[in-house]
Amino acid sequence: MWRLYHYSLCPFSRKVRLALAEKSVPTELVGEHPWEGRDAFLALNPAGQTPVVTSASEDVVLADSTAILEYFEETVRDSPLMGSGPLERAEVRRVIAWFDQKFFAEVGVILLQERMWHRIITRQPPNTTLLRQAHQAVEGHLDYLEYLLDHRRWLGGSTFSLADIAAAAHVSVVDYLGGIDWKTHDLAKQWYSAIKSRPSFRPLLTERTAGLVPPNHYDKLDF
Ligand SMILES: N[C@@H](CCC(=O)N[C@@H](CS)C(=O)NCC(=O)O)C(=O)O
Repeated sequence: MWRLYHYSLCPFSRKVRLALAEKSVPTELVGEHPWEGRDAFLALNPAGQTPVVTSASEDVVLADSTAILEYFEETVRDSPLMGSGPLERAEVRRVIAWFDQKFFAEVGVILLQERMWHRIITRQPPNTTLLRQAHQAVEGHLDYLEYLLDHRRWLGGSTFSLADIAAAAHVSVVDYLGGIDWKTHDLAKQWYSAIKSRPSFRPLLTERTAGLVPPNHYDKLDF
């Protein structure tokens, strides 16, 4: 049994959690607040970031979501999630990087700071200018997601892959924090609805963070 140190609203943790569920890797979840900087957690990952995956005896310790997923892709043959062939794999990696870097910097981290951190930790009002910028950015990202889906079945190519998992992980956190208006994004909505209905996604959608209520549509398949 593997152990995943995660924070429920951390998109990188969600990415690992979803991929391990897709690959049927038995995993025990351990909740971690990375900002607390627990000594035992820092000993596992000096970067102090979730997610971290360890073997039961902690002789294997893996950190950084993409490094973790590549490890399991190499060691667990079932349900391959990287696409087939070098070109498709390069595209899957590109889309993962898009969401992990660009989407997170322009949207995810702002929503987490303004709607999670300020509400439940610092108790400060959110910065509405930053929120407005994030809302504008999310529109551009959903347009791009729809452009990709206009040209292929899944985000990384013809098969469901880590590109879809990474994107859905980031989108789900922003959706929990009320940052997505689905009304004008039918194609993105269809894609997300298909992902929401996967068994790997269901437990994640039922989880709640104390003090933060998601919008009504958050866990609905038909939203
Ligand atoms: N590149 C890392 C990023 C992980 C990350 O940024 N985790 C955030 C939570 S979502 C964190 O732990 N932040 C605390 C910190 O950076 O000190 C990955 O892919 O795992």
